[in-house]
Amino acid sequence: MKNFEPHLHVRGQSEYIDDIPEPRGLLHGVAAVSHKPKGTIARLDVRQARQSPGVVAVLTAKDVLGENQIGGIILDEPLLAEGEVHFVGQPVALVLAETRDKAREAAKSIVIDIDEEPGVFDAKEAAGRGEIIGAPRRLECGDVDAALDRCAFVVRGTAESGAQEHVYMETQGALAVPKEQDRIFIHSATQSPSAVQKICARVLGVPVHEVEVDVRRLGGAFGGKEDQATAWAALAALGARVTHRPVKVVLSRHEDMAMTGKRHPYSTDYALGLDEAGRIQAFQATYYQNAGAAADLSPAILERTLYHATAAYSIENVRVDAFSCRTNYPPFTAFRGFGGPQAFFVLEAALDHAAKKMGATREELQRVNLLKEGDRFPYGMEVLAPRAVELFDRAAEEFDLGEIKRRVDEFNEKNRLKKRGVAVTPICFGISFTSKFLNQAGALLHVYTDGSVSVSTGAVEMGQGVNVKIAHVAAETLGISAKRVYVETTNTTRVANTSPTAASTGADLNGKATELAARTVRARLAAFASSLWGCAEEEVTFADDEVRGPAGEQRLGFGALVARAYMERVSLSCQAHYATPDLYFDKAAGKGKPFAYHVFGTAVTQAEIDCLRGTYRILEVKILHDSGKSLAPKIDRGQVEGAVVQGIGWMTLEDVVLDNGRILASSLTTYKVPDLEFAPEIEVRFADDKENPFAVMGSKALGEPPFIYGIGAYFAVADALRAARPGRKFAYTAPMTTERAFLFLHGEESASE
Ligand code: LUZ
Ligand code: MOS
Repeated sequence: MKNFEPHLHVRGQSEYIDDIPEPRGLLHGVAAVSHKPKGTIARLDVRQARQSPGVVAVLTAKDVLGENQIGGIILDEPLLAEGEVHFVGQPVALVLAETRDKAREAAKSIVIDIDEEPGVFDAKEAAGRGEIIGAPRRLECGDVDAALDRCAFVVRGTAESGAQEHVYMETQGALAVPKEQDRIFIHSATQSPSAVQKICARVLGVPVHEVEVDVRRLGGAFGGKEDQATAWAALAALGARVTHRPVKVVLSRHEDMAMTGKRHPYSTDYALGLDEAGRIQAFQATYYQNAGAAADLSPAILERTLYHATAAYSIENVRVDAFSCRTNYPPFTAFRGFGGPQAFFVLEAALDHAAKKMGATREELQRVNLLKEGDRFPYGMEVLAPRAVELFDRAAEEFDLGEIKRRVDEFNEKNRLKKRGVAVTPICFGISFTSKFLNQAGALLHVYTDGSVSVSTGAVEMGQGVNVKIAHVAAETLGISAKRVYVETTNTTRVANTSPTAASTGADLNGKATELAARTVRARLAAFASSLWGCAEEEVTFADDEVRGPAGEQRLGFGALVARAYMERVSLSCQAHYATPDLYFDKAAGKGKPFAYHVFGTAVTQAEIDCLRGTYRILEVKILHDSGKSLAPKIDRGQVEGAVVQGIGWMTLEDVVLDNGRILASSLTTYKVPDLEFAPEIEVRFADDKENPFAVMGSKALGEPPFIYGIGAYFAVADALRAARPGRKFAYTAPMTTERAFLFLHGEESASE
């Protein structure tokens, strides 16, 4: 099945927040924001803005009707700053005007005098000052210190990975419309409609049922709208409730890039111990996560980092500590992989470090340490149906890794000004929200009397094709064509208390709920047909838009059967709920089963550098990915391709330049994302020969895991650089921008090892 929507997208017919026909009386909201990273507000003067042409109202913290608090996990984030500011771009006031330009003009005239205080911008420095969000976290198994003492080889070092801007095509935004009795209807570009609903109700000081949130689709999100869509929806809702007029808040690209959260930068100290045979005996790490000025989702992201500390490897002695460090940047947030990729980078860096020290290849060390049947993760969970070794070996064979490596060596021998490198990247990603309660979903399914079907779930379509997958599940279950199924907007009145569409679980959870709802309706129809035909219910089959009984003449079109069932007052609607079974975690002990299953796969990445300029190209990425029985192979292929390019961008070009509280890379002229020209040749093969027993119809979650393949680009470029300059000291710092590559090749400070 193909995605339903691209023909709408390319014709400009898909509706995003800013395309919704503007309701009469619409006001535009623009936030006036802090221009200092930290300080107290000495004077806030909005008088001139209130007099500006077209301005209807200017709201500050005093005007918040309910609680001035939008924190999701920890209540540490005001909607509008009150007394203090903690980052550049923090909203201080909201201007509501007849046009967006007038609102912007007026916002500029607002005086925000700030007595500046020194901010903290570095994660380790923040940790040193005790600026920790939540409790420090630790996972431990075995005895790391004893094991490190015994090891033939021990490497110690630091790995740094950078922030990443989401660059969703649709910027953050919301449109709030007051309805009868001042109820608020919110169109929000959010991955979390129920979180927006709940927090808007909190900010307005009203019961949750007075707020309705509706989402048709998002123009991309990648985690950036899991938590951070809420502020803009809350500002719009507040404006609408105060003025009794519709209010739209949509950020410009520059505002979005300068003010909203990104992937967390991490700075990590590691020690990795191996025996003579290259088997990892011990891994110890301390992760310093730069969280920015508020908790946002940082504690959950930190948790996923710990769960992925050992990457795709089996390690008996592990001790990993993690600190979420409060700094004066916009709160860093969810981004595809959710702390997992950061952990993978550290372990692959340590393994690379060890390979250099031992004179081994990275692949040798990777291969002997991969997770196997019967192994356990440091958090106690057994590896269910591991495919790490199988897919590593199959990838090496099918892509002929030996031949690729031979050609790279040959190329490097023949060429002085160009060098190549190759890297293998095995992945293993845990599927489920690490917060157990989020692993639930609902679906509401109606069959109309003509046999057409309407499905609502908690899943938000953001380009990932979840609606196609849900339609497929409903259609397969009812034995009808997917053309008969319409997937409705995600709306809090149809499916309530939804989890974010996140953690790669959108199709897993909402697909299961859809399957349960469709099965219930099918069972009722089967019972009705069996009464018509005098056969057993189990003898009634649903396929090809038809319903059949055991005898040849016992057949009716799906629509015809439905019409007759309706006349006999059979219920044609069903609401269903799904909760992932068997999840538990004991936080005190650090043990449990946080994930339903894991996703495996292996990528082989080749890169070529220009030894004079430090420029590089990622030549090709070949991927063997564990897809299970895909619900929509073409969509999944697109997801793998998009994810790996996004991962490569994080590791190479994308440099969120942070400078003492300011995000300097705040436009697409100063922040470089991979484009088609930069994107490598990508070959995706699916290991789809095994059904996954733990998700809907044998499928596997697909959104985030392939992002991690992007790490291969870093190590492929690293190898090429070291082929050009053998013996130079190499620092595990990502992204490996062209500037960094150039300095490695030609900089003075690169002392010999
Ligand atoms: N969001 C979340 C996520 O709230 N919990 C998670 O475990 C998660 N994992 C990946 C992406 N988003
Ligand atoms: Mo997410 S990083 O919103 O799955």
